Amino acid sequence: IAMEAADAVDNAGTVAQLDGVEVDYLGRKGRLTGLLRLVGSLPAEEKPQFGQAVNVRKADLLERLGARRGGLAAAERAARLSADSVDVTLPGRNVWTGGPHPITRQMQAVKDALISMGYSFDEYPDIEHYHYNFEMLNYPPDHPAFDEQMSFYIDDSHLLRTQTTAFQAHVMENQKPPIRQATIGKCYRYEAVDATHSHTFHQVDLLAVDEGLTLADLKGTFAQLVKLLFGDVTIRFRPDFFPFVEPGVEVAIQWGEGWLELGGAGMVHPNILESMGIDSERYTGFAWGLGIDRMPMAKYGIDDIRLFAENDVRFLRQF
Ligand code: FA5
Repeated sequence: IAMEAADAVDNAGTVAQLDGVEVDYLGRKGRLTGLLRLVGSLPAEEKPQFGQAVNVRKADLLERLGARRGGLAAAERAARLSADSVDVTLPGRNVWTGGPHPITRQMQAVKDALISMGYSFDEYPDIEHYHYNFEMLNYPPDHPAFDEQMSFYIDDSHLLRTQTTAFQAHVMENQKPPIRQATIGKCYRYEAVDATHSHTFHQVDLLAVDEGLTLADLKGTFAQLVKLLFGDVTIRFRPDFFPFVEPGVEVAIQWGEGWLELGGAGMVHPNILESMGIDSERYTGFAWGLGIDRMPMAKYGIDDIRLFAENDVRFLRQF
């Protein structure tokens, strides 16, 4: 039995098999254990010799089991470790972490440029009283822009601002000249959406009020912004009408074969300065409101403004 047990130990290929061998020979019903039980039925003079012989073999077997178990366990651990190991020389997998939206980037670039030119930025409400969006901007009471068709009204007197120019009266309520203030953010208009018009878009508005400001200052300031944003491009001013400026201009830059209209500008209407308690004989001002969305459209050749709001990562990932 002891020799069979020794063979079984040597032939066990895994720790689990070895455990099986141990149970077979040394377990409660094991074969060596069974021999020890026989001791009780032997004649008294044979008992010590027989018992001792079985115990020696049992000790041998335990030692053999222990040695074999150590070897097998070490081999199994080594196999497991090499199977689980990480090959640090394999190339990694790229994780795309996202990034700022192209409109956000454009707004930041505009902001950085104007701050470098001495303008301060503040945020103003998206929901405006119509006084600020229209009335205080010198719109006559029957102006078509008041029309609900162009604006999203929240209640009788509040609407989503249609232009960041709504910030002007807020600024002049709180600051006296000299003023160099700007704001940037969302505007909303109830109009037909197409490739270049959205119901929600972005504008940057600027207001400067000081002694001796002229249209030349407006032009120089605009030229500097354009230079910082687009490099050396030709700018174009054409007469235009806005109730809050006199004279008013439409501003554009040369882009490829054509012109990119950026927005409107002009000298702040004296009526507005006076209504804000600013002496229009002493002070003059200039202002502009430029669309943001069409800037990245021109730069990257994006042909549909709606792509900005669709959140298709295949589009956004390119920026
Ligand atoms: C204005 O909003 C005037 N407040 C600009 C202004 C400010 C003039 C200060 C004088 C003094 P206008 O409606 O043209 O002007 O809009 C200005 C620019 O905003 C447009 O040139 C265009 O770039 C952008 N814009 C206007 N409507 C949309 C729209 N639906 N979708 C995308 N961009 C728009």
